[in-house]
Amino acid sequence: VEASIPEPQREAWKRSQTSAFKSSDEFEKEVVRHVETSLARSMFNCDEKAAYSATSLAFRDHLILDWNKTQQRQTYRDSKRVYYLSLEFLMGRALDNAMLNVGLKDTAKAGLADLGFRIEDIIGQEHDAALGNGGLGRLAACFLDSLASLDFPAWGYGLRYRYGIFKQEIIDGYQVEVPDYWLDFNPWEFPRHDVTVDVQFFGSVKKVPNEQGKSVAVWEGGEIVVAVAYDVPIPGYDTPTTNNLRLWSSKASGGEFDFQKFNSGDYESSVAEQQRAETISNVLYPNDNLERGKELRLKQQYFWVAASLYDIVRRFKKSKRAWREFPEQVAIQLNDTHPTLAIVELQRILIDIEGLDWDLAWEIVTGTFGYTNHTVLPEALEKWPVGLVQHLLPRHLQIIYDINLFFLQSVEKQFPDDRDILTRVSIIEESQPKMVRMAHLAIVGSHKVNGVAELHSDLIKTTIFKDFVEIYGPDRFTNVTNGITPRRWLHQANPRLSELIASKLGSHEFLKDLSQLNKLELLVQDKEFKKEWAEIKFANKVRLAKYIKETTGVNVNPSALFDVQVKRIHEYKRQQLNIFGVIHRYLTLKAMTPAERKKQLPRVSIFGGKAAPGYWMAKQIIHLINAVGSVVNNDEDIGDLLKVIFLEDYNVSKAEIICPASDISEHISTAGTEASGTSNMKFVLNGGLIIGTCDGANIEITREVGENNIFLFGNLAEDVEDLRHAHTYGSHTIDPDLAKVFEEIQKGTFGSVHDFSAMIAAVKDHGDYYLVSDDFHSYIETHTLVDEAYRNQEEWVVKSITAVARMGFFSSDRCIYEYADGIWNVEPLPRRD
Ligand code: BZD
Repeated sequence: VEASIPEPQREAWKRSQTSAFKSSDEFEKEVVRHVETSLARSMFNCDEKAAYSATSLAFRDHLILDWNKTQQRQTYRDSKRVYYLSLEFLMGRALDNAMLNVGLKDTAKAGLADLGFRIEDIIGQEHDAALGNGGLGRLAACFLDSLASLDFPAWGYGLRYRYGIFKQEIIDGYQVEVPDYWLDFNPWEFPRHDVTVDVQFFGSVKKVPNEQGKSVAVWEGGEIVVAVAYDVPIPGYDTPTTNNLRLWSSKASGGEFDFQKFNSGDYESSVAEQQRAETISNVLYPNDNLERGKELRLKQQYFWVAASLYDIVRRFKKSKRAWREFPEQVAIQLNDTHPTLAIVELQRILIDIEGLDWDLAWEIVTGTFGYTNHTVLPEALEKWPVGLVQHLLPRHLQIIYDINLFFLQSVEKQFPDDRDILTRVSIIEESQPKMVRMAHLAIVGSHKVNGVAELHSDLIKTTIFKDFVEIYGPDRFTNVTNGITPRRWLHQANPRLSELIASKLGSHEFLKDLSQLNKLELLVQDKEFKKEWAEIKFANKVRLAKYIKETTGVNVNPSALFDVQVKRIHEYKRQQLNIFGVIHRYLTLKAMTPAERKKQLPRVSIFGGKAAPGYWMAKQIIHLINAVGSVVNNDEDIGDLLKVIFLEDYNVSKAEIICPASDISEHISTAGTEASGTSNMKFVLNGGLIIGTCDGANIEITREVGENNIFLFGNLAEDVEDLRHAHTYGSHTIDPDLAKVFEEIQKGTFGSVHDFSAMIAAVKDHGDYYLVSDDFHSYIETHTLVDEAYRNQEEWVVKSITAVARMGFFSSDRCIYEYADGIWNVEPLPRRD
């Protein structure tokens, strides 16, 4: 770092280096200073909110110093960088994470206690940064944590939405969406008003001869929207490396408003222009696994991609290297197809602006990009109408057509007798209207395509991208099974378990090398250890029970089996299967004599998750869960034997309370539909077991933890197609137990017969696409096995410890090493200061 500072400043810098607090006394001083100066308040009226703000500012100072040094060193060393392009980063809270990563949480705890605050209350003041929908956005956040913790030179690029995912309220059992305005005080971002990019939309393309007489395309006219950078520091755990997440915010090019228009009396249109520009980064689209083809969404994508690429190219050009070295300096990962326009944009920059030949430019482009696919669901595969792309990005459409032409020409050469393959793989779908298939563009423009779990990576190779395997060979396709960061999902969420493990393994090293957990297996017969393990689970359940009481008013017994399904609400994730199963359990209990009931194991069924606002069926599922809850929870015959809870507004910070408190969690998607799932990993890492289908990462979790430590049920992916076919063309009989559940719903036991009729019809009359009836029996039986296993607490704890001990593979650190090695070809750049 020192050598990178010019002579005259270097001495002064060395003399007056700022240093961050280390002791709790110094921390307290910083907090008081920030309250009195940064916040301009007096300590007399320092409430919890102010204490949170000041504590964050103190830790922020800590991060900034490391951040500056990391960036200086990365620039000076000029090593290859990774850029992770994601429209979503579901970061959650930052303060707790910052405290743990710099290793000063205990220091802060002591300091805050001295000032009269409990650290949990202060941490609880922070608003989640919820710039994502679900798994895809949270994966991006876990990857940033791992990249920094492993010292990789890496940046994230995203959009700075003014509104993140909506807040969910449950009113009379129905979901109501409330806007999530999260930016009123956000100490974790730094506006860089000097880092801006002009992004062009609309206009037209003209061909003009250049100096060599060659015809080049000039994109002119249209409108300009300005992208302003906001930077967020990403601290690594137990390392000074602090990476950067750059989020772009949109503003009108005339500044606040266009003064010329203002002066000429056209005030209204100048304000309208400003509003139109700001709309681009206004709101996160709240759909998961669905693309609806809205123009504003495409604008968001290009805005963010253009700003990010301009920034990346600007940084590369400073190094004065030759263009062919670009892929040796830059790796760009596309988190799903949302950033696919980056491929076209880089080709455009290289040929139209930098004057490179098409072929060299294309070699650079494909050498730079990697594409991660997260779904095989047809409704989630992105397609854009050609007309819309033409209108918004006329030059890009030309380039897409050229890319497609060269691609199809080579396919034709390779398969001269096969006309159909051209239609199938074309980037342009010859439909009415014509569509640009973003996944095809992403595959053609990348050197590697990966799925996110083994089954999923196999499925994309044999179904949706089969032809591309024929064309490019199997090597373009690879698998990187997802992972989660053990820092947030064990150390932060479950501090007592993390400490117990550290005390047994002798250090916290397992947090950076999760495979070390395997040493816990030596302790599965250690009585004292098992007791402590069980006590921690119980304490976490007590904490969740308290939270349930506070938020829903329902008392739940912490000794009951806690059965949890928290994730986005979607028919393919089958919360409907779960709630039908709960009704079945309720009916079974009701049919028992009081004496029989006494012998039953008490259970709490906990649900949580948001439905996309336009997804009517998902909203009905939420309604049914709540309706069942109000009946069951107030039934005196049932008492503690069954409680049904819907937790409002499931998000990252709530997941941190819920995951450590589950005994069993549900990952029950129709086989072949959930690409990976990542909450399955979070639950098992916290000592909960899983009931699940043979889908996504459940399969690899089973391989790691062993079949005795997981509860699998249901049909296999390979049988799904035939079953669906039989439903439609054969006779379709409903499972008899499920039929009883339907009868009960239709009797009005849970109210609103009319509301729930569509859910029933989906199974009975519309082909049961998600195989709810086919899997029902095996689901119910497997829950009986869960009950039996749970009765033997001794054995259950052994299963729990064994499963945790075998979870090392699912660290996102392992993922990052696999990407670094197999896709990005980058090395870590550790800081030595
Ligand atoms: O990505 C999810 C998959 O459904 C999970 O199986 C997988 O574990 C994770 C991480 O790989 N996909 C999403 O979360 N997708 C979205 O949220 C999304 C958002 C916008 C548009 C399309 C999909």
